Amino acid sequence: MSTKSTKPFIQACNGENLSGPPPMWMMRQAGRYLPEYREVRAKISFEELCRTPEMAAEVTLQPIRRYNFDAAIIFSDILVVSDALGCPIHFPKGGPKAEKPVRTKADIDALVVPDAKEALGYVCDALRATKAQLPDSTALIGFAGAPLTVASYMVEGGASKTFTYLKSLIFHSPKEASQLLGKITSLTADYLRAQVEAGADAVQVFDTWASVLPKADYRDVVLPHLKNLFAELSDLTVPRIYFAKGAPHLLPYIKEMGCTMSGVDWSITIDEARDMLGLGPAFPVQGNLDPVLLLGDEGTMRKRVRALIDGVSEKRGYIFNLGHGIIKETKPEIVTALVDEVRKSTR
Ligand code: 1CP
Repeated sequence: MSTKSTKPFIQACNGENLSGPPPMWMMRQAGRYLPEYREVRAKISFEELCRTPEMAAEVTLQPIRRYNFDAAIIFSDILVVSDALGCPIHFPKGGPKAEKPVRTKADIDALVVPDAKEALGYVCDALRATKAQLPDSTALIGFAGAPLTVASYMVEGGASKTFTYLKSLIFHSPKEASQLLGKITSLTADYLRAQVEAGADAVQVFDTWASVLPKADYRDVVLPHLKNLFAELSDLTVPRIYFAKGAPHLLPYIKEMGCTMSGVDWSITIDEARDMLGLGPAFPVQGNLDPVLLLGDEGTMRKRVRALIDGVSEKRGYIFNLGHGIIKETKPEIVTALVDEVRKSTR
């Protein structure tokens, strides 16, 4: 049962009929494309920024002040969960790096599931600090990585192109892989609940690397953990969003997953995604402008935004977003034009 909200983002997540334009936010809306973010980052490392609640709240609010998006997403990273389990991750210039990758049964056995509120209390504090400063009409989104995506960084030791270690673990040692995914799932469920208790109005689970596995391995090894994760959260009244990048073939699994809404990447249309979801024409979805359109000419971008919104047959349950995170070379002014174009559209 969801309680009535006055926030347009939450109303759309709950499938209510809205009179205005679709609510909007952007994945990675707080980050390096904003000069005010780069100014903060010149003074403090990414890890320290995540662990300092007042400053994390400040960078969470930056895109809201500039663009008045309908939702703020808490500034943090999916890899804080790896760190809390005992696999510390650092963020040097080249991207995330694990101190010691998790590769063997002994490595997995050594991971301890901590109390989420203790180990990740700094994120909850950042949520509380953000909530206190957020306009009433703006929703606050908490998030975590999906178990497979978090595991990919722990096992590979950082970003990967081939996912050799992760896939080998899943293909050759599915029991151990499941043990690892189970530990991540257990902490993630408690962590997302703690975020809601700290003020998150919705939660999103990012499965950036869901597409790297053959469908059958995803179904047999990964999906059971996603089902457990959403089952653990089923008593919450807030929207629970699942987003897998580059994986339209996995959309039919959402039906059994237990999330209440799906992100859609740029590879298919919103209508096609809703068909594949098989949950009715008004199932809540968000997406899906290709973020590369924000790098080019403003006129083309405006046309594509218009076509995207016009192409959504059922406006109930539709939220405007990008198909993946905003690219760091994006100019802040074109985002102003994007917001203008979305807000001009009527239903
Ligand atoms: O130098 C810097 O300032 C660090 C860059 C950065 C930022 C701004 C990283 C390192 N993480 C973040 C913040 C972040 N990460 C947010 C909050 C900001 C917002 O959305 O407004 C969120 C939701 C994430 C989630 C995240 N981190 C994902 C899932 C979503 C996605 O983009 O696919 C993933 C895969 C990560 C891992 C990660 N952390 C950072 C980087 C550069 C990466 C990607 C590495 C890779 O390509 O594999």
